Amino acid sequence: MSTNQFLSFSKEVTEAMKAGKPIVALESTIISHGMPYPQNVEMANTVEQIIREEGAVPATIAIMDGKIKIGLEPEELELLAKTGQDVLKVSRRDLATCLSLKKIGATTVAATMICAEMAGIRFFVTGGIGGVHRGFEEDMDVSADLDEMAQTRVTVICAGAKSILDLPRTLEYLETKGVPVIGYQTDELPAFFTRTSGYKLEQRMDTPAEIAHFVYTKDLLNLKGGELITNPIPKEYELDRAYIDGIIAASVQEAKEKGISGKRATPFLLGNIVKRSEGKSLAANIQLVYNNARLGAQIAKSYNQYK
Ligand code: PSU
Ligand code: MN
Repeated sequence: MSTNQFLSFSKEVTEAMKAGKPIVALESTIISHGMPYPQNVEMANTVEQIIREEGAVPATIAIMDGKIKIGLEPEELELLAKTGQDVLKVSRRDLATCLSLKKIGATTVAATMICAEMAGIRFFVTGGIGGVHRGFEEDMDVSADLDEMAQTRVTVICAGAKSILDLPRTLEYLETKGVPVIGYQTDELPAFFTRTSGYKLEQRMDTPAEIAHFVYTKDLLNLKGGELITNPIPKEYELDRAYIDGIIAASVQEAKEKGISGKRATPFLLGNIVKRSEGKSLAANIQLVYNNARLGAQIAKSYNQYK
């Protein structure tokens, strides 16, 4: 169990580490900024439960009281979910400021990867990652998540990326940075709400064991950086592509008209899409996270044989 003065482990995670159990990290920006209350806290609790049912241990990560919490107590999770967007959204840039000012912070994919690596956790489940934003030629909005994937050794299990992003440019960027992007039982990048995007991936894997072996191989090579596992949303929860693309386009347009940029862009778009779809996007979002939790726990369990 690696540690530093900022890490504070929950009882459940401490015991899991001592026992050598597989552990799966979870982010907290998806809770505070990605979904409304109370669906966000229900989602967070259920995701943890799914991971336990699969025989792994969940570690939701957030910043509180000047500490990086690895595993949250139920009251802490509730506080974060209820405070919502008033919690600081913490990416790599914000980690030290949030800790030193002792503010409550919700970690993005990038910051969760950093904290998971510090804590010695190899796998991390989320919904979708940040990427190259549409119209980036003007505003240069590229999520810090992508550079983190290039330098921090954590496997991220997600449902691809939302088409609020420029998907082909996001893939190009990941290729440039040397990040492996694997399709789980698919040949195409999943587009979050839909199983396919039309953009081919270089590599497909069909079982958790195959993925665990690949991650272990990358460890042996001692290559820095993470791996992105993209897992399509289950068929029964998929949204109609034309329907959701129309909504996303309208939301992107509204953000542009309102001049919303920087760290506010992604939360604004996510909330706006929920509103415009009358909650349909939220229901799909929640189900794909559950699906990712199942896969992430299975991969973590399989990987444990190599430890
Ligand atoms: N995409 C989603 N849901 C989310 C996020 C992205 O579908 O909750 C969150 C994640 O925490 C991700 C962050 O790391 O937004 C990216 O924000 P930005 O684009 O500002 O880097
Ligand atoms: Mn950004």
